[in-house]
Amino acid sequence: MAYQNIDLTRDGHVAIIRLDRPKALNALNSAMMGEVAQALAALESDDAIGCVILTGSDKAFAAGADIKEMSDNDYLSIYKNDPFEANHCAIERFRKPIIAAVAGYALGGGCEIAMMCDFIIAAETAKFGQPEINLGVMPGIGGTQRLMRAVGKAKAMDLCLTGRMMDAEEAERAGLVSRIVKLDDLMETALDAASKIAAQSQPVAMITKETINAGFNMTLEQGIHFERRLFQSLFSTQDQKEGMAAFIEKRKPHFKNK
Ligand code: CO8
Repeated sequence: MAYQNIDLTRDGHVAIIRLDRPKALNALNSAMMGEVAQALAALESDDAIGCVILTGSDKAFAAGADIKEMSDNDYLSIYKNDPFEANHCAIERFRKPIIAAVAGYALGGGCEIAMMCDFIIAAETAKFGQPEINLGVMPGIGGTQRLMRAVGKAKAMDLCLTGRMMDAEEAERAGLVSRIVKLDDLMETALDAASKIAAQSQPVAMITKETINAGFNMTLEQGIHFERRLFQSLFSTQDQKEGMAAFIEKRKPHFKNK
């Protein structure tokens, strides 16, 4: 499948989706997000892929939703067509692990899709923000909710109400990103993490992701109950037998994704 706005490559059991609209700093238009959704659908059903990396260019992960495409909407058109929902939400619905590797601008919808990924690895050059207020709107694909859960109310309010950007160090301190690396090391670090994940049992990685995400909508008690039941269910897998046998026999496990 040939894509016009993204670049899809593979490295072993890892797929890399690179947003590729350099002239618009990877602004997210419907065509690009449609391609991301198509690629993710194909990767989800591809047993050979255990983890995905979503990335952009050195200058911009994505500078937000495409303002030029969005600007002519009125309430009814944006409500009825909901041009962003199906495609953007393909990232949050993706069931395998997905890492955002962010360099440069991750603004507005760019920050929002990075937050839909399971974790963010940032280059020192990364800049995060929800500047929609400068355009007379506000975050529209989960930014107010996910940012608040990631960095707390004070910083989420600060970023969404002032529209300012935060650099990688502030984002790491606040808990938005899991690690910061030099720009030159970004893809190697992301690939290393993704390859480690892809080498694990795929169903176990998927269930772990599902369990952590489920916790956002549950009380602590419900979340712990959900975790315990799924933990117990993993003892029905061959990979649990293999993983524990490998430890006892002092060898590497060979997971079969069963
Ligand atoms: N949309 C469209 N085009 C963009 C965008 C964007 N978000 N960002 C940059 N571009 C374009 C510019 O228009 C410019 O194009 P051209 O050369 O044709 O004029 C090109 O990219 C390069 O941009 P700049 O010249 O501005 O580059 P600078 O290095 O000077 O500045 C910035 C970089 C600071 C990132 C600047 O481009 C900027 O502020 N961009 C807009 C950031 C922004 O406001 N993002 C939020 C957008 S709104 C949003 O994301 C809402 C999400 C919810 C959507 C879902 C609704 C249902």
